[in-house]
Amino acid sequence: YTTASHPRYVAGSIGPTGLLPASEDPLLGNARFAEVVDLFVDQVRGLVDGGADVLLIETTQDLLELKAAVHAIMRARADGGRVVPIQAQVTLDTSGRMLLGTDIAAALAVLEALPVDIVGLNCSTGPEQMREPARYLGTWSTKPVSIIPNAGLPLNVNGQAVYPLEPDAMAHALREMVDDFGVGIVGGCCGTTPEHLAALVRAIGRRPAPARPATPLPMVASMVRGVDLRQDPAPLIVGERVNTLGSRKVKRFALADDFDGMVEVARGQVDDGAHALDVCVAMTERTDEAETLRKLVKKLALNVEAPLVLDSTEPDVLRAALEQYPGRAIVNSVNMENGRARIEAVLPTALAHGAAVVAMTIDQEGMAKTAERKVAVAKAIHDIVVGEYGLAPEALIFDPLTFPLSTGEEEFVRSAVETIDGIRAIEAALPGVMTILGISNVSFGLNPVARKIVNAVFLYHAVQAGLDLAIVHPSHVVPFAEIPADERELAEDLVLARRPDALPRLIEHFEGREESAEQGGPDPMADLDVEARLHYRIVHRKKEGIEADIDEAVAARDPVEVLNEVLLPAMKEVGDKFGAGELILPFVLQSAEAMKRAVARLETYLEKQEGVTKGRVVLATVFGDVHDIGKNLVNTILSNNGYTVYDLGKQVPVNRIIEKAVEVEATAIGLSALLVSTSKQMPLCVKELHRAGLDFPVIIGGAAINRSYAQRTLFVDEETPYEPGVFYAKDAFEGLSLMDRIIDGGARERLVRDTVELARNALARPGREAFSVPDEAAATERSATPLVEPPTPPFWGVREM
Ligand code: THG
Repeated sequence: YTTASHPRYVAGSIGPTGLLPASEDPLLGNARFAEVVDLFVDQVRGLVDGGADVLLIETTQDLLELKAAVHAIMRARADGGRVVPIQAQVTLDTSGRMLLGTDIAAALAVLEALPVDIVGLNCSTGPEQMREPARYLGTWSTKPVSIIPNAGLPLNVNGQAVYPLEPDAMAHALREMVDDFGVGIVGGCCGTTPEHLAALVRAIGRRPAPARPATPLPMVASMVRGVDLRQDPAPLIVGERVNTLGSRKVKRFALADDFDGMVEVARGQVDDGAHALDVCVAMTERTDEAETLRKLVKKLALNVEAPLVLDSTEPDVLRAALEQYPGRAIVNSVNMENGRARIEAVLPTALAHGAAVVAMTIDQEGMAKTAERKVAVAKAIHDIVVGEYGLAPEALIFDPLTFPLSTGEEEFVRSAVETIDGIRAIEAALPGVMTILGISNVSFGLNPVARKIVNAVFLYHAVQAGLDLAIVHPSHVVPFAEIPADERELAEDLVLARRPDALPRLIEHFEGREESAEQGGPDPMADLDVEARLHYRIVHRKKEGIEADIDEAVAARDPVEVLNEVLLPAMKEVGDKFGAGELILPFVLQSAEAMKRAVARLETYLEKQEGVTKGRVVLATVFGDVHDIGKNLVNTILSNNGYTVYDLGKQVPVNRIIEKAVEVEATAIGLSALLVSTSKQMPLCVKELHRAGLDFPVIIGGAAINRSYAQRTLFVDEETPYEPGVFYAKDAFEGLSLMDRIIDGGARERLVRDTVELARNALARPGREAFSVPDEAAATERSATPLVEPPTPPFWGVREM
């Protein structure tokens, strides 16, 4: 068919094997990576020899299987086969996830880092259900994006799959994705016919390739979700305990092959606020580190949402772990102790699996101890790893080494200062790279109480210097701001090497101090009245006994006032401190836990109006936001004031919100977002509602939202407001008052009219920039409510395309 004026190309299709190597399925989950690669190799060779112009890995249900297909292609190339571009496509169900739970952010994080040329989606649903993931890929992928849907969601008609979407409707839907999302390749999967494809060609034709973003999002991923390497505020917390060299308990589990025990420890670390997990099973007692780590990695991938940091000195062990991990891992670590040897042993495998890599500043002269040497070694590593191997700088994470300060040896007195300076120097000299430290090493050998203080002080100064990732025990770090002034000074004297007798002074101060004694001191809440006590409990994460304080507080005051004037301001203080870098995430989560318990108790005092409902509200925290206690408060207030609330939880994609609203014939939709980046889901939702001709009013709120952002969101284009209205609620009570107006015909009309008029006036005024995405400065109207939600982890940041 090919002609000079109209060349035709052939895509060699590589469909799924039918195995699910990442799963524990007794039939499908046992195949090892190498076997799955072998299964693909013959097919790849045949397709390449047969003249395929592109290799299409499609209908993928399991990211590990996709990796195996890519590896098979790499092997065929290495064996001298022709180099054929790779198009890799995953299949998402209507909930936006792959069969094993992978969402689009995790899939893209993995695909960006693998040696594939085109990324995309095919099969399972029609174009309508693919809009959001297609938009995500179109917005963030640096690689061309392909979307190849079925002819609609299949209907089961007498046991036959019937694909309902007509050619022109399909062409229209895909044309929108090309025009609006920058999709570059379209086509048809199940149920499409030559007529469908003819319609596509008519509607879309040939066009220049859409521009793509220049650099990928710096993300790692578990099997289920993506996590931004650049947390805001920093650092990304790497839980340290799933480590046989760092925990006696975990070592016991590992020796007993108790994988469930280790998974429990991992879960605990994530519950305590870890964004990722360092995993090490090295033991002098055993020689099967590779197999042990592989088994553990498989379990963790299926049971823990946090991405893994694979911690081993052995290249074979790292390879075994990478070959079992469906997500995008971090390899910990390489160095130049033996020149290039270790890099050469590890980098090809890391790159083939798309892993990020930790590099320690060690070379043939030994561990770099001064900031100057640390940068010099980092540069040498960077030259090889980025310059020669082509690792993205964002995937290179330098560890400028943490030494114990407890030895008192002259050589190490300034070691923490040099490490902290080293972070600054490396980030200045090598733009784009990341930094990591094992924080707890700094305090090895000191008494446990002193360790916590020294760790906290070291972590604080490292983060101030620009540290991106911190390996810590998340629930053991003490908030810097809460360290008593005298102890902070003692610890800073040691960490910052401010006086020669710092170590003996610190040791003497903490001599004989035991952790249990800490609780035995004077009760800081002893002299506080009940409201001050509640405030203290939330800010200082003291949830035990908070219910009794609520009981006492509501005896004197209206429960709604207790919520509004006591609990919310306390949580706002926590949010502000987090934003200012004074608290790290684990503490915010503990405060949120105390808050949750207080609110649950308070709820028992709010009068629920049973029977009739005033209206139905579909409530959701948008996709990308993983904490939702602010939204939960809105649920409490609305349901205790006569509304029926359908709470969809957190991380909710727009299509699920809209489907639910249609299903329950919602009176209104309420959306919460706490990150600037995720708040962009709100205008998306409004535009989708408008596009579908639906008439649900939308109420928006959250830490990143302000009134002008809502005014901007009201408009689906320059002139057209979304007719049912978009309203800003600064807190749960404004949300309630908005609902009360929305259900009252006359009040609703006035509300919509006034909102549109105010928004138009605001938009007409000069200084339109006030209506761009809200930033910290613009967020002056921040409500207390949403600040209870700690902003982590963002799924995508604000980026120029
Ligand atoms: N850099 C990088 N990776 C690392 C480190 C680093 N990985 C390992 C280590 N250092 C970070 N992890 C730990 C884990 C535990 C402890 C310290 C660092 C620790 N454990 C208690 C102890 O040894 O006293 C264990 C107590 C118990 O048994 O429960 O302190 O620097 N890239």
